[in-house]
Amino acid sequence: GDAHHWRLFKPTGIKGDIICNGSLITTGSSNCIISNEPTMSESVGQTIKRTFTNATSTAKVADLSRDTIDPTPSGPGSILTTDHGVKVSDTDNWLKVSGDGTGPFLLEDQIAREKIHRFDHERIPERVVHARGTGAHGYFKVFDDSASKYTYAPVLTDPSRTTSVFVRFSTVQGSRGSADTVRDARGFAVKMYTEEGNWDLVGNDIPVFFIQDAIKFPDVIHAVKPEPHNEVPQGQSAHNNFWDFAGLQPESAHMVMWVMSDRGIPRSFRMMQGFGVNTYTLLNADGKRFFVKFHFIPELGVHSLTWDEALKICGQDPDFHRKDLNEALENGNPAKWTFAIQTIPEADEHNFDFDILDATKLWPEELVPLQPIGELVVNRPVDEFFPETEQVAFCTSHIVPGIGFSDDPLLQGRNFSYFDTQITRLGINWEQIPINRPVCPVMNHQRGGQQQHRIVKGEINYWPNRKNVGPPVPASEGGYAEFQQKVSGIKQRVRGAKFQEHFNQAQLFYNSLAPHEKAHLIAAISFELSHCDDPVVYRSYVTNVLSKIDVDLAQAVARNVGGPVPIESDVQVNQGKKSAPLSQIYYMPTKPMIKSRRIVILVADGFNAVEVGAVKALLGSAGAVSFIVGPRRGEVFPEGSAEVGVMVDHHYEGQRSTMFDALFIPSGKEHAEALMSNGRTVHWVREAFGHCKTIGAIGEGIAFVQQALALPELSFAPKLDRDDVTTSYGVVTAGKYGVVSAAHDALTIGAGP
Ligand code: HDD
Repeated sequence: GDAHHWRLFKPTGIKGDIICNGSLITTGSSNCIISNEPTMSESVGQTIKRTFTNATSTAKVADLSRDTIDPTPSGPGSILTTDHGVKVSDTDNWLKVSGDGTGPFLLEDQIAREKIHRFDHERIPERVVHARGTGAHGYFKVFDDSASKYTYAPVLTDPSRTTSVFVRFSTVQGSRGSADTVRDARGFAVKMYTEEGNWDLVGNDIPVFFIQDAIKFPDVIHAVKPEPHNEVPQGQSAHNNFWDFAGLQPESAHMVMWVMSDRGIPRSFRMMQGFGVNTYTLLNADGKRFFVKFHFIPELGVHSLTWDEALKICGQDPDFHRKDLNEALENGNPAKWTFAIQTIPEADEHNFDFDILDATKLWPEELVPLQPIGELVVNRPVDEFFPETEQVAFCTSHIVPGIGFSDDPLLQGRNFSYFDTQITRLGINWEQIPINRPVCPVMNHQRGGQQQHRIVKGEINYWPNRKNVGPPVPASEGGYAEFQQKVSGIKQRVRGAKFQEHFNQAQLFYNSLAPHEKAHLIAAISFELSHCDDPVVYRSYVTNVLSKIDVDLAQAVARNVGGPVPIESDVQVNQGKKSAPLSQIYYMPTKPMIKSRRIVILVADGFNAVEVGAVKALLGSAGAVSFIVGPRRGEVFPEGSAEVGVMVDHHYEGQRSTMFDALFIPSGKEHAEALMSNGRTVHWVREAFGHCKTIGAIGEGIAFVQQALALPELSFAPKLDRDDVTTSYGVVTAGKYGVVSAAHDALTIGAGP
């Protein structure tokens, strides 16, 4: 059942046959190192990709198999046909009148016409926001029934259940083809296929939102999206309209701080927190109601790119986050999050100095602690992007019994918007599309509409009916029950009193950041405001917003962007409050790990192959993915071997240091000299160092690193003694024979901030 995987590379002098389940895979005559490190790489010997077995199957994956076709050479789907099933023998030539030359095309060629028609209609409207995204399957499970104090929803209380999920991560601003690593909030939308129906938790990687009332959504989105006259910029909020709006709509101040922090440029979708953002409610078996916020905390910690990396990767690999997710899953590294809730009893609703229904406010964990109750695991890539990731459709209004809404004015508007948008994007019967259909039975008297797939027998399509016995009949138990809430009031267009305060939590967030995080945030706002060429915009943002948050922040940004530098007495007093969980540092895994990290080994001809083999094996054993980059994508020859080379994954120009989390350079005199004399490889080291990445080097590799960095104060020096390992500024160096301990050191500091 479980697919196993070996990489073969040579030469090392280890000889032997590799046998799997009794079949000979290769013989020892070719000198191979064998490592069970999984990788997507096609080179460096042979790679057998993992297949997805029962371990990654869920009820939803099984349900989708009803519609999944896997054409095989002799099975169904092996022969090309038209959509009406007629076999096609020529799909390359339009039917023509043949004579001396190429004659006129014939419109009668219905095979060609069908092909073109289908192509012309391949696209559907992209999502009006969150158009760029990627999705995968997985499951959700609770640890125990501890949440039954708050809810009777089995998905949140029954530990014997494994609920299938589909998760889609996205950016907000850019269109479908935009780059992954732009500065933006990230969508974190989870569809849970529960036995009681689908529950869509449509969240972000940021716990608060730009606006309080859904009626402002078209305004904030128009402001951030490309400007109407020239459709510029793409995947950017760095333009006049966004900052104009943000300056005039101070309720956005808190979320703007988050997006401008390192949260706006995550290293990976797998390294982001997820937040339901809105306030929902839970209803327990005794009829008591609790307000609730939902959280996902990543196992790998919360990590970001640097801004310089993010900008470069936009061009070097616009699909960086998509590939990162799939690479991890295909290499058997599922992404995991702890699922936690914050709850507030109904009676305590008004006991806070902020309104708990205001989506521009979070609930500080010091006031409302997180209760971890379950786990979300994403472990299976999609089979085909369009039918799954593009057609998946979420609705905040889709909840299950035991979970309810609150009067959060953003959530109430969302509940209208999502269903509506799916009608435009996918048509009224969008819930019958395989990726969207529930895994529990669905039956009602809704009928017709475009793309109706369900065929319901019988003469009755209404209720009540003369037969009075259905089916379907209304459920006598288990039906969705709204909480019986008493409401009274005056119909008017207003917001509650506490909704008027906008800066306390923006201050709380800023104060809670580590010094480097504050520096990044100041640089990010400065970058964005520098892209605004209308002085009204950057001046008013400093005066109207930043001056209400913090004097250092406002002054630093004002100086950078040419805004009016406020004097201290004009700046609103910063309350000085902090909350540790608002800094990313809070989420560093207690035990550093490099699971699924991408580590590059830089080589030239004459490198030490034993070191490379040992380091690769060590990295693999810690779950990292390693790649060799050399002067050519072909054989590169190790020290003392002019005939048998090692196949490398990429050449120096094919990838950049920005694609990797750490860099290793083995020893080898000729190799080190070649690296030193090549501007591109010198740049590799400088850039990796500048991005605070761990660099490991051995023997002559150290001299190369030292020369490339030209930093005499680094305390490492070429040492050739066994076991001699030093670490300085994130550079780990070892004597020629200290490779194992050096690699080990690199592993333990490799997951640093
Ligand atoms: Fe939204 C998509 C998250 C407020 C209207 N939103 C969308 C997606 C995410 C969010 C993750 C992508 C879903 C997917 O992957 O298909 N949206 C949020 C969060 C919000 C929020 C966390 C604040 C708490 N959204 C919001 C408001 C409105 C919308 C206030 C409208 C009043 N959102 C939409 C939409 C989208 C959408 C237009 C576009 C595509 C879609 O729904 O399916 O209806």
